[in-house]
Amino acid sequence: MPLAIDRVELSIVRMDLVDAFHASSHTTRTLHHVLVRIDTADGATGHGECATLDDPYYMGETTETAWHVLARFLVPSVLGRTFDDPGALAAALDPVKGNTFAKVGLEMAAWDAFGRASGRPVADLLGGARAHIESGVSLGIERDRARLFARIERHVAEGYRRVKLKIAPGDDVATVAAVRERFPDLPLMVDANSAYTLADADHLRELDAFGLMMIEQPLAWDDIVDHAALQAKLATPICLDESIRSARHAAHALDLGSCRVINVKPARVGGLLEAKRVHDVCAARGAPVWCGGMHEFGVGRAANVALASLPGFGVPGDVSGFDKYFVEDIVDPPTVCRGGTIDVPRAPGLGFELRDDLVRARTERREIFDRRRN
Ligand code: OSB
Ligand code: MG
Repeated sequence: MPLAIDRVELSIVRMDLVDAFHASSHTTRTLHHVLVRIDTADGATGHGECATLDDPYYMGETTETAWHVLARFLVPSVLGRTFDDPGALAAALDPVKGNTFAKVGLEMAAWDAFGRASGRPVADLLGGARAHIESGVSLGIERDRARLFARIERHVAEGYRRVKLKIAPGDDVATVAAVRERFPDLPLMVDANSAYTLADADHLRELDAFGLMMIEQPLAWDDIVDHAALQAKLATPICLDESIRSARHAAHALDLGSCRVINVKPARVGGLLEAKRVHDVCAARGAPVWCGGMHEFGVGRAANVALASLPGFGVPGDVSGFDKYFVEDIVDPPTVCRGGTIDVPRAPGLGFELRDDLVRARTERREIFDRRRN
């Protein structure tokens, strides 16, 4: 069934993290995400989420830039138009350069509406091949060793299959050594969020001693050249996050030897379709790929689970149960992790009902774009 876009609703919704999250690049306590609702002429509804940060310290976009680009450019480019499928809608967003976090909200809503209208889960539409995904956790920088150990112990007891530690200059090798000593068999990796330069290569090479699965984004957020030089000096595989904003970037980075693994986030590459293309690039080259996260609320989290059901997602990613992040979530049912895995929703679309009352209570700004009122 085609998608005739009659109405788009944008809302900025606030959620507080249960624990402050410190990365080398930024600290997050509160999140404001733009939720996108589309309604089609055939009566289908779809929901999407822009998982931005309030500040531009991880990537360039913020909640306010996503709002601006959606309201001023992206929504007007689809409102009143009819698209055969979500891919056609995604193509209509192409003239806008960058602004991937803004685009994903609208594109995700198109997948959800298309799935609901056709009675199929988004995972099926994307080519998903598994009934559940393996789940890991990403832990913020925690200087208190005892608290860090306690946190790891709790998540391991909950069944999570892999732990990612954030590192920063001054809080790296010694912390990793201590964690490795305490948890000798734990599947462990680190994420530097662009905190180092190539001049730190000898220091980063010390991490080779700890059997890490990979080191994520050690160098600049937009680099794939220095990363290739660094990878040649490290035994530990490099995984790129920030540097990969498209499937083309993924192909170039793997072919240049800038990384051996890719963390794909629909938000960072501007949509589920582009994320699938990144998956396909990795699969064609035999490179591991896994689904990262941006502390998504239930809407974006369900989309991440659907994406991670594709056959190439062979290692546990950062998509955890909602309770790692929030006291309650805005969707029913929320994403839960049991025994280290998350079930891929079988219901049509993204597979949840939005909890409208809760969303409304947390909404700080709202705007409606209606074809019939223009
Ligand atoms: O670098 O992967 C990252 C969160 C916000 C911004 C960047 C990153 C992260 C995480 C947490 O590591 C991922 C998650 O649990 O959703
Ligand atoms: Mg990262």
